[in-house]
This record gives sequence, C-alpha cells and structure tokens, in this order.
Amino acid sequence: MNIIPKSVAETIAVGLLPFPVKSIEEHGDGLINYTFKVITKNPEHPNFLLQMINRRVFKDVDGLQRNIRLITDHIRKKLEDEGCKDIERRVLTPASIQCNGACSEYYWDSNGDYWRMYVFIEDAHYYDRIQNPKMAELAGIAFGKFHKQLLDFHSNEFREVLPNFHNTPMRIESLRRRVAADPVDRVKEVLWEIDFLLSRSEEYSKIEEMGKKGILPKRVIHQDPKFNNVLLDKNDEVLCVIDLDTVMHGYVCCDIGDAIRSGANTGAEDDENLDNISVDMNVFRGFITGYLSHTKDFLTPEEIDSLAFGPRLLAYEQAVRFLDDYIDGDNYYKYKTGYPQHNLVRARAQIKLLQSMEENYNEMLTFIKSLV
Ligand code: GN1
Ligand code: MG
Repeated sequence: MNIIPKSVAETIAVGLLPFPVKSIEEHGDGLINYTFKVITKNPEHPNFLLQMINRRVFKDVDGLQRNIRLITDHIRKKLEDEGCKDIERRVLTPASIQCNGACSEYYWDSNGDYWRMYVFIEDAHYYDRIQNPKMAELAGIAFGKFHKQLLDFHSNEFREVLPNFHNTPMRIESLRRRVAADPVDRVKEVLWEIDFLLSRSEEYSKIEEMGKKGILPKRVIHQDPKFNNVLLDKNDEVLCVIDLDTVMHGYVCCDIGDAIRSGANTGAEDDENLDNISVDMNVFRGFITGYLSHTKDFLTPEEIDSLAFGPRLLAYEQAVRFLDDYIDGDNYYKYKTGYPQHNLVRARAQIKLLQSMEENYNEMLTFIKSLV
C-alpha cells in the first residue's frame, strides 16, 4: 500500500468540514486504513478523526458505513437505557460530512478513494500491548460488554462486509494458491514457514467445521479486537471499543483469540528478535477473568470450551495471512518504506507466538475450567 501524504488529508478535511481547520496530524498505526486527527480552529468545535478507507479491502462502502451507523446506534441506545452520563465517550459517533452541498456519511475523492469522519474522543489513549494483568481484566470486560451489548442486535440491513473474514480453512486455501502461483518468486525463501503452517492445516480448521455443524453459534463480534482498539481515559479506565469496520457474525473464540494474540504478546507484532516473543499467561488470565465475568451467563458450554483454542487459532491465521501477503508481494498490509521483509518478519513473529501458545494450551484450558 502507498503512503497517503498529510497534505492530501488536509485538503479533504478542509473541503468536508463545515468548521475551519487549524491543523492535521497522523494518528494511530492501523495496517489497513489511513487515519488523521483533524484539529479545528475554534475550541468550541469538536476535533475529528478522518480516515481514508482501504478500498481494496472494503469494497461495499455503503454496507460498511451503514453497519457502523447501526452498531453505534444500538450501543448508544443501550447506554441511554443504562442512564450513562458520558455517552459520547462510550461509543463512537460517526460524523456527517458536507458533500456537494448535502450531508453524507462518506466522500469519494477524484482518485476513487473514500473518506469518513468520527467525532474525536478527547483525553483518551490506547496501548499496543496490555501493560499488566489488571489492565488485561479491563480489556476482557470491555470485549465481554461489547459482546453482551450486541446480543440482541438484529437488522435486515446489516451486511457481512468481509465475508469469511475469520474462515481459517479459506485463509489456508488462499496460502496454498499463492504458493502454487509464487507471483514474485519468494516461495523459495519461506519453505520452512509454509511447511510449518500447512502441516497444521487440519487442526486449525476444526473451529470452522464445528461452526458448520452447528456446534458453535455465530454472534455479532468485533473481529479485530486488538488492545489498540480499546480507548482508555487518563486513569487507564476503559472508555469504549473502536475500529468497528469488521464487526460481523463470527465465533466468540475468534475475538478472544485475537485479543490475546495482539495484547498478550511479550514482544511486538513485528519483532525481529524472536526471543522477545511469547504469550504472557498473566495477561491471558486477567483477560479471560474479565471477559467471562460478563459473558459466562450466556455463552454455551461449547463456546466456553472453544475459548482456550482461540489464541492459537488467531495466531495461526494471522501467520498464514502475513505469509500469504509476503508471497504475494505485499499487496494487503501496509509495510514500512524500505523494509520489504516486513510481512515476513511479521509472519515469523506470529509463528513464534503460536509455538508459545501451543506450549501453554493445557494451562489455558485448565484456567478457563477453573472459572466456570
Ligand atoms: C489489520 O489495520 P488494523 O490494525 O486495524 C487487519 C486485522 C489484522 C491486523 C494485524 C481489515 O487490522 O485483521 O489482525 O491488521 N484488518 C483487516 O495487525 O484485515
Ligand atoms: Mg482494524
């Protein structure tokens, strides 16, 4: 993916907002979309979060924006019913933008890129990694509440904007096809990684099979529950869950798995030093404790049994996805300029994390059993 200059975002922001713009800065480090903070001149006007959505990934723009509107409206209603006092900090607010004299949810620019805005939530921050078990518990509570808030969400207008997003067998199939095509002659560099992942393909297809057989239900889940998608206030208390682009139907173990994969890694997602990488079991325990405190009343016994497998599954799937993109010549994930190995480094780091999770799997299972 190419880098979008700040000046482009600034022109877009000035054109779309009804308020004068003071400045604009890059914000966050998502691997898919581009995000900027727009600071308005008048302190009485809110600041905004401006995003250029990756149209190679999100093709159904109407569906995506409608989903976000439906989900945030649903959560806002729940918060109102609870008598919540600071609702605008507890759920994202999509901003209507000025487009050709009318109000719209998004804007297509002349390059065919599309942009949207949220009202910026001030005095909030996030971390890439969960800092300690207490914070892990808060993160677990945040996603537990999120699942609970969406239990009774039903809408005929809701779309699966990225069908099969966490369908691991389909991710494996994509890797197999990529290896066979070898479009940029990189397969020879990654034979060990391909073998490591494909030799486990059957084991890591079993959650999808349980779903197909009706053993695991599908619920509305986040599907990208990284810790950096949890906003915290200045006291590190959870405000809300953000980045709602991938909210779709899926298995709860996928959300738990991705939260642990991204939040409980003792190293970075793109750590070159594999010795840094392992699963932090204290963070795992904290997260699960928080999560189950809000969900064990409605999860089925099969879902609870599947939770411990989630972290392995998502580390596996993420390794497959990074490796697939590396073999493809880096068309999906953003990577650092001048760092053509970035996706390979990421894939290797996920494999190391997966090995650590496989080693700790029995302990994860036992811990979850002790809570229910
Ligand atoms: C992408 O852009 P970001 O960080 O929110 C990806 C996730 C991956 C993640 C890996 C739509 O999320 O699925 O887990 O990178 N999102 C999409 O860091 O593919
Ligand atoms: Mg995301």
